[in-house]
Amino acid sequence: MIDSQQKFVFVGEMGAGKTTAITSISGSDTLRMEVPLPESDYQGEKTTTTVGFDFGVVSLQGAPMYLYGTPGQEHFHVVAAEVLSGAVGVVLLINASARAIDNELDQWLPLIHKATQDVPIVVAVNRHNSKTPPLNEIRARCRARSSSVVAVMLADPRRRMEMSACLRVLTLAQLRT
Ligand SMILES: Nc1nc2c(ncn2[C@@H]2O[C@H](COP(=O)(O)OP(=O)(O)OP(=O)(O)O)[C@@H](O)[C@H]2O)c(=O)[nH]1
Ligand SMILES: [Mg+2]
Repeated sequence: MIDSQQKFVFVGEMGAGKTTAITSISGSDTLRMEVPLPESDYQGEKTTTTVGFDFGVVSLQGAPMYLYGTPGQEHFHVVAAEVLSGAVGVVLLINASARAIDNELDQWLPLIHKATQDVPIVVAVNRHNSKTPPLNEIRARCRARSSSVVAVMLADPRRRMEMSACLRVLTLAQLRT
């Protein structure tokens, strides 16, 4: 039986990179429940969307961590809440180039709080095209909404090291509670 003490969940809007992040970390063994998108909804190379959840396993200093990715589309938020249940840490992927960062935070932070009772959250900012992504501004916006956000950091879901760093921050935060 899976030890729920080690359940970490990746959330964020459609195309934020949840499936990409889990695949980067846990490799070809990642379980993905996706369907093809209609051609009109392709986002660059992205041609599929999660309709269930993603699942992968990674070992951190010999201890297994179970990684789950939620679906991002709004009509699947009920599934996202179920997947979040029992998490000990959450990575919220947000899109720095989105005009609506506030909307992303307002949509996901309350859902995470409701489902997890204030576990630590790392906000991972991707798709930053500028040399100076607005990290301080995003930190302030997170602080105004949640005391559970333990870090706001740049992290590209395609890069294993950067996503692993998010998980390490969550495990350190776990130790402090
Ligand atoms: N250029 C660029 N592409 C990125 C970046 N982050 C993610 N991507 C791409 O964006 C897409 C993300 O797709 P997914 O991983 O399926 O996104 P998801 O969050 O699982 O989406 P849903 O399951 O539909 O909610 C992939 O094609 C990634 O290669 C980034 O920082 N820069
Ligand atoms: Mg996905």
